[in-house]
Amino acid sequence: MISVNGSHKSNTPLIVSNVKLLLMGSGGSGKTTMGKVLESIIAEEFENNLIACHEYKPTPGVAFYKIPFENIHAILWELGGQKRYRPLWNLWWAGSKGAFLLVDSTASSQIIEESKLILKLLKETINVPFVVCANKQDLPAALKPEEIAKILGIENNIPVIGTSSITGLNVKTAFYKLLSIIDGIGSRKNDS
Ligand SMILES: Nc1nc2c(ncn2[C@@H]2O[C@H](COP(=O)(O)OP(=O)(O)OP(=O)(O)O)[C@@H](O)[C@H]2O)c(=O)[nH]1
Ligand SMILES: [Mg+2]
Repeated sequence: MISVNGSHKSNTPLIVSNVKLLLMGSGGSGKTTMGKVLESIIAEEFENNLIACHEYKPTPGVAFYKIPFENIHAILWELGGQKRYRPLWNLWWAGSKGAFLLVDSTASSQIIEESKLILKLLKETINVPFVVCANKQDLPAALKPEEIAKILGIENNIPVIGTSSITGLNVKTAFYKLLSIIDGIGSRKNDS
């Protein structure tokens, strides 16, 4: 096992491959954009504002993003957030080791209700460690991560990180945080 600061607890080199992580959240919360940004940030191709807001095209079912990072090959499974795909989610979450819950921080009542349901699912059914991304922090109407945590009733032990899939704000931090709370995996780098 590797701890968060990268120190080995045993002499055995850690080789972890194909760690399956979920990208969950209501339709339009920013999962596709986050998946693409994370791929380019980890590949060090990302510059601020490189990703422009794009026309929203809902993901038809499921999408994948490969994030090779040191000895960890994370595969993000985006579960399309539109209502019609939800009956299929349970076919896709099997074998996942962790998850991101993206919340659109402009927080309409519909977003809040949907995010609460996904939160419950993550805690009671999928049962993996997860990080909440209070996304779209670049928008003036966005609520702060603390406000999102309060509205959703999120306990203190669950990380809630303010992110923007457009500017890249804290996207890498959220990725490292998730790796650090998954048993047996640790991140070795800090966000720059
Ligand atoms: N301002 C801003 N817009 C964002 C952000 N993330 C995504 N968007 C925009 O929000 C819309 C929806 O983004 P997507 O990434 O497609 O949302 P999604 O969660 O994948 O949606 P589904 O596939 O339907 O579940 C797009 O128009 C994006 O450009 C963000 O952090 N800030
Ligand atoms: Mg999508």
